[in-house]
Amino acid sequence: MSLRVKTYCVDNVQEGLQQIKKELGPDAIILQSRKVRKKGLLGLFAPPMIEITAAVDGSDNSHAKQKDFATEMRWQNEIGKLKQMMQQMFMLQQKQTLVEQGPYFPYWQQLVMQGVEEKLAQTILAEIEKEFGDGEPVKDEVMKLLLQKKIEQKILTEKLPADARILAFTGPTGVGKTTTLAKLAAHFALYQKKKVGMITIDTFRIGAVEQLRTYADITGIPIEVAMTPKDITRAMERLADRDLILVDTAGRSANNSLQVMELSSFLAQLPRAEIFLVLSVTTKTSDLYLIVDKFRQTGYNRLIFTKLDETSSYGAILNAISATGMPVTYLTTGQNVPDDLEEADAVKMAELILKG
Ligand SMILES: Nc1nc2c(ncn2[C@@H]2O[C@H](COP(=O)(O)OP(=O)(O)O)[C@@H](O)[C@H]2O)c(=O)[nH]1
Ligand SMILES: [Mg+2]
Repeated sequence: MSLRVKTYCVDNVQEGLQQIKKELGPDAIILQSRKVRKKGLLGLFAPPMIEITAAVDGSDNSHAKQKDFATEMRWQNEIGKLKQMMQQMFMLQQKQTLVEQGPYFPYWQQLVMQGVEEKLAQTILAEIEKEFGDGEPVKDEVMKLLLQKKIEQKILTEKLPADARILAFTGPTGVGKTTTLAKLAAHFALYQKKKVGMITIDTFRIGAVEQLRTYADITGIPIEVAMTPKDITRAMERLADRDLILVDTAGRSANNSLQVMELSSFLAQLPRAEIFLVLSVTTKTSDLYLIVDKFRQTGYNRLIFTKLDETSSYGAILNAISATGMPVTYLTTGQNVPDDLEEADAVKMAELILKG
């Protein structure tokens, strides 16, 4: 009796079993199956293949031609069982690799050290494992590349639409709203030669106007102050000739729900505004989650991250994007007006998050 052994490399188990059945006949048995990668660099980015080794008693090969219904049924049954087993193995393996001391643990630790929230770090690695893992530890250089790509994917960025006319800045006190607004005002007025106007919403009469007024005096950019929501409409009329209107907001403790509600009633008066939530990367993750929730009612549709120069852990960026689903438009990197401002770039931000 001679044994015929053959190895098949296929995309999925079903395809493999069909081939085996066709070539070796219904009596073939599976000796081994495992996930493998395609050869070459491109293989890294392709889904893993399945290698199945099957054998049949070669002396009795004529069976292959007999289409016996009972055997057919038995095969169908086996296929079903095998598929189920492989699925279970895959799921188990995915869980196991992520627990402590698994091959992905150092990367999970690295992300968490960079301020990426634990669950989010786990999701990122689970996705990489699902897409590229084959049960064996991925080489460090390859893993770094995969992490970079995965994080780039998760960092939403979006430039301002060309026809954006009204930009409003909300966020907690002290994050850098007024400074960022001043940087952008200079940027648009000087570099893009736009006619810029400013409105400052001073709901709480805390003199937040002064900072911006001083700046307006130096640059000659007109400024309007709104003490009530109605003032907004009047200010808009006065700034009717402006190409771009930047709206500053202030509060005593901007985390206060009532104040955010009042602020929202001001912002609601603005026609078609781009509303930025300004966040500092130095903010604690737990506070960050509270802030993005509290400010939700302002209707913000974009994010700005400030104070990138003050930390070397940038996970907060990823946390906030994933919590809000909103894209980042600008980053600020210092106190200098107007220079310390950049357009958000996903590649660069992913690098920052990974390297610190
Ligand atoms: N290091 C650093 N400081 C910043 C940045 N942006 C703003 N600031 C400083 O943060 C402080 C608060 O800024 P301000 O614009 O008044 O914050 P607001 O209360 O949100 O309007 C000021 O001292 C700013 O100079 C930045 O990107 N990096
Ligand atoms: Mg301010």
